Amino acid sequence: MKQLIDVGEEVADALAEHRPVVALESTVIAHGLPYPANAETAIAIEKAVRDAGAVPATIGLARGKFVVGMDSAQIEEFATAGRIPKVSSRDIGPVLAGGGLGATTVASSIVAADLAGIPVFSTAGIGGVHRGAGETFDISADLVQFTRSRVAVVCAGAKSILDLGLTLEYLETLGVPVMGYRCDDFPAFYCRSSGFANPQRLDDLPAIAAALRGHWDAGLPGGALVTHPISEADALDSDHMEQVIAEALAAAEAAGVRGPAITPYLMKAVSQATEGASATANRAVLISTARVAGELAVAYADLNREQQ
Ligand code: PSU
Ligand code: MN
Repeated sequence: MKQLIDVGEEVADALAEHRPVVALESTVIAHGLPYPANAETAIAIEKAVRDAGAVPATIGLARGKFVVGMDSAQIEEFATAGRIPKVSSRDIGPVLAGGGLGATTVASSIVAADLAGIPVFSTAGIGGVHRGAGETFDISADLVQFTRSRVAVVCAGAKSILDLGLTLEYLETLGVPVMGYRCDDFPAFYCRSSGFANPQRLDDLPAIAAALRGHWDAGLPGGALVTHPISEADALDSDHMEQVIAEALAAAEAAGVRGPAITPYLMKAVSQATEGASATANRAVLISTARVAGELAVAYADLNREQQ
């Protein structure tokens, strides 16, 4: 197994010493934001993890291996190379065999985190059930991967380009715990609330760490979601975003965009329609989520130490 993952030195040292580590994805670098905002944001996310007392491990695929803990040159490469394929669960084997670069989504990043023994991952917004999924069957592999990889995913919910009510229903069916950290509602990425409640709310991180332990001690497979919303100061107005998203969805439909291309297409359309306000909010929520993930990784490492 080990030869499939190339673990950066700082991450390897932290893992060997049971210190907290937070895994991070690379699709947001390659497809989520334009250059140079993507590279700057990736570095700022890593700093937020460090400020919380944990070690960041940005994940991608290169030269037939998972890279777990990119250095700044690798982050720059992912930010500038262009045309790096978006790799979800089903694409891992072929891209490993092909030996090229691959930008990992939430789903494929948590596969690597699990292999490396990193129990906490951070992203701004998970994939979910797309609007109109009753017709298209478009449901992100992120959701299914949560039942397979033993990793806690800290996020600001999922983007409102998705159907968040159906996303929560699907997570319930799959048996994935969803715990709001100091928030009643499942957040909607740029917006503080989706209008749907988190099934659980817990107000301190040691309690969330204990809940994760409970899930895993019970022998349940997979991971859990921990949600934390964008700050009030950075949040965008829900009604306005709803309008912008409806227009972006109509444009995607008219252009015949579907499948894995739809998420990056909508992100770009929304960013253009909001004259960059959504990209600014995206950066803010990536950073605030990473900080919470760092704090959770610290709490989880502390709990493990106490139990030894
Ligand atoms: N959220 C964002 N930007 C992104 C993504 C999510 O704000 O680029 C990416 C994540 O990597 C997520 C993926 O795992 O989109 C989901 O894509 P799909 O719906 O095709 O599974
Ligand atoms: Mn899809």
